[in-house]
Parts: sequence; C-alpha cells; structure tokens
Amino acid sequence: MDIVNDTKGTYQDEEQLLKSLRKTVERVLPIAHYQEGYGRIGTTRAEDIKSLKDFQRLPLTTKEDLRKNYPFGLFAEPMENIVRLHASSGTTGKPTVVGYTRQDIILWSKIVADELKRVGVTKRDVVQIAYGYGLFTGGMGLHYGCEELGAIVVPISGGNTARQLMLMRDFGTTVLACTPSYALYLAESLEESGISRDELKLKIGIFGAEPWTEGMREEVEARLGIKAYDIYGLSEIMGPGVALECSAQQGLHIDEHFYPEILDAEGNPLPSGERGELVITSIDKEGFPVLRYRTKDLTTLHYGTCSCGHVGWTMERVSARVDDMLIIRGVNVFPSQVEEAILLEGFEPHYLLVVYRVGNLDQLEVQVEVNETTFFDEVRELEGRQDRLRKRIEDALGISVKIRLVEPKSIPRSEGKAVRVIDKRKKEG
Ligand code: DLL
Repeated sequence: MDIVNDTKGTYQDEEQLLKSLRKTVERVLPIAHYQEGYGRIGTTRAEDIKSLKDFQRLPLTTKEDLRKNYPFGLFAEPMENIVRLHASSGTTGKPTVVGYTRQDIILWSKIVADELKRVGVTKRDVVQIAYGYGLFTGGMGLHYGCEELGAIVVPISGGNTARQLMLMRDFGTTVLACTPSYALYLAESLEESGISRDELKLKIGIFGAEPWTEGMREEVEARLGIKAYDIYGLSEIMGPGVALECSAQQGLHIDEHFYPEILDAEGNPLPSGERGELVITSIDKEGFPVLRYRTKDLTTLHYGTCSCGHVGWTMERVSARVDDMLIIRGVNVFPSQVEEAILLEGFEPHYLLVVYRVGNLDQLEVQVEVNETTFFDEVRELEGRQDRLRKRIEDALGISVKIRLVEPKSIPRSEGKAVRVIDKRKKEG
C-alpha cells in the first residue's frame, strides 16, 4: 500500500473527530432503540463520549436491528423531512429501509462527485450508468453524483446488453458504471457484436457492489481498454461512494463523512493494518444516521496521506463478506480465492461454486467455463489444464475439490451482482 502512515494509525485530529461522532450520537439518542442500548452502558448524553475508547464501548448496530425497526423505526427525522427511500436487495425476509433528507441527497451527490473527480471524470464525460435504478442505491447514487459534477448522464440501468453497446458507441460513452461481473459480460458481448473497440470512446470504469479480484480488474481493463476503479458502499450507510480508489489504484479512500473501525470475530477493535470486519459510523447524515454499523465486509484499514492528496482512511479491496464464507469440512473458503486461481490458470472468470454433501462429507465442485477456442482443444490438453487448476485451487484452499469444465456461455451471466455459490447443503438441512 502506497500510503504514508503519518499518525501511527490514529486519527489526525482526534478532538475534531470526537466532536463529529458526538453529533451523530446526539442525533440518534432520541430514537428508542439507541436510547435503550446506550442506557444499558450508562451513556445518556453525547457528552458522555469523552474519548474514542468511550465511543468504542457503544453497542454495535446490525442488519437485524434495522429489520426489527422496519420500516422507519431508526429514522432520526420526522417523515415530512424525508425525500427519498431506498431498501436493501435482500431476497429473504423484510428489506432494510433507509431514508434521506434533502440535505442527505446533496451531501451524497457531493461525495460521489468529488470521488469521481479524483479518478479523472469531468463535466465533458458521458457516463453510462448500468447499475440498477430503483430501490437499489447503485443507479440513483451514481446518477446524482454525476449530475452534481456536470457530466452527461446516460441513465440506462442494468440489462439489455445489445442496446447498452449500441448506445455506448453512438453516444460516445467515456465512463461505464456497473458491477464488475456485468462489465465482463459487456466486454464479452462487445467481442461478438460486430462493434469494434476502436469505435468506442470508453476510458474509465467505476465498478463495485460486489467483491472482485485484482485478476478480474486486469481482465476487464484489457478487454475494454479502460482503467477500472473499485467503488464501495452499502445502502445502510448511504449507498455507493463510501469509498473509491484514486488513479493510483492502491486502495479505496474512505470519504471523511464515514468513520471506519475494524473488529475481530469477537467484536474487539483491531489496529490498522489488520484484517477484520468493517464497522462504519456516518457523520453529518440526517435522515438515517447510523452508529457502529457492522457491514460484515472483510477488509484492512490504513491511515495516512496518499500521493493524490487524500488524507484519512484507506481500505483495501473488500475480499469477501463474512456471510459469503463457506465452511467446507471445517475449512473457511471464499469465492475470491477460487476466482484468483481461475484467472492465474488462464481461464475466464465465469465460474460457480457448488457445495453439496455425500453422506456426511462436504464436497466442493468448481464449475469453470472454457471459451470457444479451448473448447476445441485436444482432450489431453484440456485435461492437463483442468488438473493444474485443481491443484492450484486445492493449494489455495487446503481442501480437495472437483473441477468441472463446462461449455462456453453455460454459466448464467449477471446484469447486477453475480451469484457465485450454490450451497445445496442448506436445502438438505
Ligand atoms: O451495493 C451499493 C453500491 C452500489 C456500491 C454501486 C458500489 C457501487 P448494497 O446493495 O446495500 O449496496 O450492498 C452492499 O455490497 O456490504 C458489500 O458486501 C458489497 N459491496 C459493495 N461494494 C463493494 C466492492 C451497494 N467495491 C454490499 N467490493 C456491501 C466488494 C462490495 N464488495
């Protein structure tokens, strides 16, 4: 990481930070849920937070807390001051709902605009927003940020891939914003579309909303002829723009309106440089301020100054969600480990992890697509590659796996967040 650590991992101006954090505490204290939790540890006023240690004693907020208070129980402003609602994309149970005041939308737009400027997006750019619009924050979040910047927005939303490519050429799109898996699908479709890359003006990708690897970045950059930047965010905190890389591509700079912490599996704070669960507190948010929110995302924080001028926290790419971790025969497995191995062995990152049980034993099958060229390779050659991939994945994971090479295009393409795992054990109970 190319960050100069100038304060030994602590906040540069602790007093200023505490002042901001106290403001958020003050905002949430009238809410019954927070009042009850904070009351239990004797915190009844914001002034009780005298140090960062005091702050770290405050109870964590979880997705479950949001669900219990569904839909508006954790809002800090009367409904007449709320101008927008978004909700999580969860497929089971109640969604988590978040609300924004007019000022929140202004702040969010400004944060996203400033971050986009950092990677070279200007008012002359044509930005094709292929994140979903709707309750998902991706589309609207990027949209308002780009408008604030003065760029030309193409609010196409996700899907309709042939049309995306046609408009990309005809409108002279220079910036593409979507999930990395959809960017790969667009690259693949471009190669088959009859539109040549030279007809496009594309130069920048703003990709996020799902974990992706460095190998995936190289693949998408090479195939689309762009520089691809990692953008992070979550609806519970604001949406896209909690953090974005700068042109150095050395980690994601966290905007100053979010105070990050890293916790170990037991919920204890970890020093910067150590990997754990990211916890975020919003600063200056009105409608839905959130304190010490457990993101379930695994990353590492660094504090310091970047060559781009950013001073503050930088996070490494989110390698995985705690929830995505598979436990197979007692071993922790993350899909990103498999993705890395697949790319290193020269396969394309179209893959699926299928977990099932034979008797009492968990099995992992990794399905990987071969492309049109390899499909017609000698059987012996394919077997050799399959074997090398199996060995590489087994080395990375520490368990035996089965590799199944599948036909080109047989793994469903994603237009939003990719599905990488089918865990049949869940259904089998
Ligand atoms: O995915 C917001 C977003 C939209 C971010 C567009 C970036 C671009 P949710 O649907 O609430 O919000 O999902 C949030 O997605 O907790 C992470 O697990 C994952 N995630 C988001 N960005 C990244 C990223 C949006 N850059 C959840 N790398 C988060 C890895 C990411 N995972």
